[in-house]
Amino acid sequence: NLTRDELKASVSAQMPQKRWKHTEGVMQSAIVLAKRYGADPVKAEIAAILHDVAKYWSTERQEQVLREQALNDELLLYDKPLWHAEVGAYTAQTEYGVDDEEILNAIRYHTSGRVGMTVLEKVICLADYIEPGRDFPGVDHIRSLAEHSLEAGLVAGFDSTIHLLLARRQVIFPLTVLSRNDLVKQLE
Ligand code: DGI
Ligand code: FE
Ligand code: FE
Ligand code: FE
Repeated sequence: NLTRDELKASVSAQMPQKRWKHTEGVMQSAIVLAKRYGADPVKAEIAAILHDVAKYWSTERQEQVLREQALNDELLLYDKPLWHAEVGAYTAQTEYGVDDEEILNAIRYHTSGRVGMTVLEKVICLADYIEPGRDFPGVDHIRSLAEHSLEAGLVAGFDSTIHLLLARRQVIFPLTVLSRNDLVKQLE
């Protein structure tokens, strides 16, 4: 079993330095959010370290994992930037021995979310939006919402993603919309 430092070294070796910086930011934000909203900060940190592990794998390698492991291959019908979440969860389990389903699901749903997200899933998904290195229009608004409500922060995050996809005339993964709607209902 790897120590935490060995885990970090192994994951950071699979991505460019700027993406590892992002990962360190997600670790930091995820721990803060976990403590604020009652998720396990140790699990949050492990999920954060691994969440983008497969992000820079080749398309072929990601596709192979999705096909051969009979993972959610519906993803293959949608944009490639969605694939690394499912592939990352698989990798966390098989290569890094993570057997905690909560951590695996936080990795698996960090991009799309899902209906009925757990607190840990919300923490990782929101940390991914607001980590200190993120700089996109509206990020400070999401950060301020995140101080009071996981759900309000996430709705604003998903809204910004959906806005961007609409502006670029890209396909929206249906689960992204379902997640956003579910979070809106939780706000009511
Ligand atoms: O991996 P990160 O860049 O840290 O962030 P992420 O995993 O949240 O998102 C990865 C990419 O996925 C990002 O460029 C936006 C894109 N994305 C998120 N939701 C959807 C999506 N792309 C499409 N086509 N449809 C979606 O619903
Ligand atoms: Fe990601
Ligand atoms: Fe995200
Ligand atoms: Fe990320």
